[in-house]
Amino acid sequence: MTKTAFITGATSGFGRACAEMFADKGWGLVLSGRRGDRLRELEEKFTDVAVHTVICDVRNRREVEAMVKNLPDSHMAIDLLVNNAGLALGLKPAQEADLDDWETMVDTNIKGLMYVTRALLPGMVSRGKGHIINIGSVAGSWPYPGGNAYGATKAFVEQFSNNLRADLHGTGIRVSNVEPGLAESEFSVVRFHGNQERADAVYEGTEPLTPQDIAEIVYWIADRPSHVNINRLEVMPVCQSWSPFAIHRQE
Ligand code: NDP
Ligand code: 8X3
Repeated sequence: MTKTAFITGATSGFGRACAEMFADKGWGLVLSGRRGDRLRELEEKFTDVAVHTVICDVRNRREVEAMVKNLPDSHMAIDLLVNNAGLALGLKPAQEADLDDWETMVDTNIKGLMYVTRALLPGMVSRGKGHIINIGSVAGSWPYPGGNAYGATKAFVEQFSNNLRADLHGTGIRVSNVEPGLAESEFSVVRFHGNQERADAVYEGTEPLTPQDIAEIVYWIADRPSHVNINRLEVMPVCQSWSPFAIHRQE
């Protein structure tokens, strides 16, 4: 039987690559994001599978509830939710950061992810099957200068994933958290408010992860036998690892 994946943030980067991967494997798709033109492009691209697209800002609870309530019969039984929509804004130290940026990250990465999860879970539980794959980040486990609120939102995603598993014990629903490191997408252009030059500098001289790398991992996790739950999977490009602790020395 055809399975259906619901992917948030399908208009770019990881979400779009996941849409391509799951379409390639014959899954039905629900694809959402704010950019309608890109969703229309995806509808036209995936002609061999059943695709339903919805313009939805995950920060808007009513919009999220309506998106799930109004799913067509063909796409009502969601087998997999990829909670991918998210962003980083800014890289300034906490004492200089823009509070609006912090709020947007909390509203999107935390509250948006909660709204979509809460709206889709009852259906999964009543059907006795389903899988939620959250997209966290290495920033949720490892601090770095300027990571402040972004990293904290991804730490939420990690612990929320663990706690979902605890609540869903015995239901058969799987929950996984994928935690990527440096990956090239529109992520840095968004982080630097459209400054392409600054975004390009992030990846200069590196071989970062690609959205396709992440889509393959997400698909692999979803494709494990139904008794196997990958709890968390952290992945970095080979060019990325850790630094020593920073020690401030007096002059
Ligand atoms: P992109 O900027 O390429 O894609 C982000 C996606 O999220 C877009 O489709 C965007 O769609 C969607 N989105 C953002 N805000 C909203 C919103 N309010 N409502 C609905 N959709 C929204 O970045 P990535 O693909 O790299 O990022 C995807 C996820 O991966 C994010 O959660 C990010 O934090 C995480 N991540 C990224 C890493 C990286 O280095 N690239 C590493 C680790 C994690 P639209 O603008 O159309 O709404
Ligand atoms: C994205 C990876 O290191 O830029 O979550 O925070 S990082």
